[in-house]
Amino acid sequence: MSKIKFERGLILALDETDYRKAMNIVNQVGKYVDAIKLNWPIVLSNGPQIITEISNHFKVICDFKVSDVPHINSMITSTAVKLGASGIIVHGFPGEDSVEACMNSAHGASIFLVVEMSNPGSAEFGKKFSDELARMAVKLKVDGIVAPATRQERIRHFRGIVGGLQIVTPGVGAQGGDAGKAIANGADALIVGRSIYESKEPMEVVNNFLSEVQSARERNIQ
Ligand code: NUP
Repeated sequence: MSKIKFERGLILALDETDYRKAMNIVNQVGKYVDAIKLNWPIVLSNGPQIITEISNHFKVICDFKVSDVPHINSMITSTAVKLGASGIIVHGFPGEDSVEACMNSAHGASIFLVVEMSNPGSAEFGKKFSDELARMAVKLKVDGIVAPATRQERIRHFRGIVGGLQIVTPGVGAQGGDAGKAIANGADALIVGRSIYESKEPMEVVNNFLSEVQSARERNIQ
């Protein structure tokens, strides 16, 4: 299993639960994004074989926010990878042993650790421990972290902690985050759902995001 690379800088969050609509989006934009992220709604609506079906053509990240005791985390991770996942999103708050269980059963798939969520409510509890979670990501050498595009100054902050780890960022578009600023602040890839799959012209939206990523990356290099 090869690690996911974010050459284009865009991950589609496919939270469309209608099978035909979802596959229509996949067929239109799949080859222009780095990965397709599947969360519980689409998997519960269509069955786990949707992971296999999409991963036969494109890289799939399972956003299961795995957060259980270690032996259950291992079972979830290895099953998702067997079904075709190239990446798994996990929570760090259950502790290092639970994250390590995911890493040890990932068979080479990428592990992304959520350090701070994009919703306003995450300020209540999550934000208080996000630095510790970012340091945990570094210590355990996971592949990447998930950090909020809704607070893009936080992306820069976490980049300072995690160094070369990948940063993927949700919250662009429908949740109000700005694509270019998220990349300028140090994200490797945007995670975008509704702005793409609810659009009448998904490919146009994808192209717009890809050029925003491209120009922000060029500005970062200068
Ligand atoms: O903090 C997070 N915020 C978030 O929105 C962590 C996530 N994994 N996500 C996911 O990103 C969320 O579960 C959804 O699949 C996607 C955002 O979708 P949208 O707001 O672009 O439609």
